[in-house]
Amino acid sequence: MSAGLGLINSLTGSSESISNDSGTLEIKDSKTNLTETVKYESSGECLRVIDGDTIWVYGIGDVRLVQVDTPEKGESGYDDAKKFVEDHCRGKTVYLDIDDKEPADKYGRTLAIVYTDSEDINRELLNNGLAKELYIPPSEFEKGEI
Ligand SMILES: [Ca+2]
Ligand SMILES: [Ca+2]
Repeated sequence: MSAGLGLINSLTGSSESISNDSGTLEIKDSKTNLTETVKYESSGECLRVIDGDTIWVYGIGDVRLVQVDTPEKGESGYDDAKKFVEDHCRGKTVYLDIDDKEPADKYGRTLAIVYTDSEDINRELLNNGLAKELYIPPSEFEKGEI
């Protein structure tokens, strides 16, 4: 898989393509019912959900949702978290606010807040009790900000 994925990344992973694809969204928080305008820097179709905190986005590759941690395979809650992300993201366009201070982790996964056209998936994983908070500095996003 890495050869093809690397090719896609090298074709589309430049900062130019990211800045050409930015915009804003109206996001509603299911817990507070507040609507917020957020900006994103990149977008693409989510074709695969690896688990509750990692998805695969066409043109971008693996994306690790920042500040959340969902259970690993075999752990309680794994299926629920993965299903939530599948139901909300798979086959849809997702919009990324990439962590400007730490754009990728050591595995090469893009670190980002993932939005659908109406939801902050990182935030909704927490709202629904499907993930716990995980803050790893350095990060563009303040602790507890997402
Ligand atoms: Ca995890
Ligand atoms: Ca950003």
